[in-house]
Amino acid sequence: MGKPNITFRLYAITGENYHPGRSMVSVMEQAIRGGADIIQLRAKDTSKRELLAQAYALRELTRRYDVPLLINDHIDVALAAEADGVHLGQEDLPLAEARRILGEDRIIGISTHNIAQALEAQAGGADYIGVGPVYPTGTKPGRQAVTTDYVREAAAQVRIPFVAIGGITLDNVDAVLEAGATRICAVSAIVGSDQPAETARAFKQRIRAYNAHG
Ligand code: 3NM
Repeated sequence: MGKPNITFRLYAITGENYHPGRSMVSVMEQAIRGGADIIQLRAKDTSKRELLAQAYALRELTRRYDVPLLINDHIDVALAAEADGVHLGQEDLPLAEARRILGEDRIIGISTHNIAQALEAQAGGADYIGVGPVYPTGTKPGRQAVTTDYVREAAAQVRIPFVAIGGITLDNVDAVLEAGATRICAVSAIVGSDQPAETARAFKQRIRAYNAHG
């Protein structure tokens, strides 16, 4: 089987608040049509049964578009739904244990909030890391923003793929790209958008523009 490639640029994560009449799957489909090239299922206050049902629905969608699907926190759900991997926080199962369970063919991403955590995840065999929250965000309340300073440090020192996350919108994404990010993750900017596909397309264009001359 082999690990799916993770040359993603725009990473979309499911949110909690969808516009009335829109489903998680329909919004993620719009995100993919706009250019999101990896999807993560993240749901903090959801039963495991419900999470599994959502994972199956997103598995069907992401297979159709040939986009990797990752599951936040829940390795068992990732395995059951045949997801491509997991994304783990600093408080979740340690990377080494996750790797032992998941094997080499699945993607493991790790949230990091400082350069020490980044280098530890890299040394431990993470496939990519999250770098954030760059800006304060209601999606992950109570966590201090790391600012673009950490993005700059990651760009200088991290050798595995890293994705900037946290409070990133079309209004501030240029500063994040300027600081050296080549991959961007957004939750509320896409999920809360009136036009998720257009928003994703605009993010992707900015990312491409920076990478063309960066
Ligand atoms: N993880 P939004 S910040 C899920 O820093 C998540 O690890 C973060 O959502 C981290 O794009 C974050 O709505 C929230 O700010 C991202």
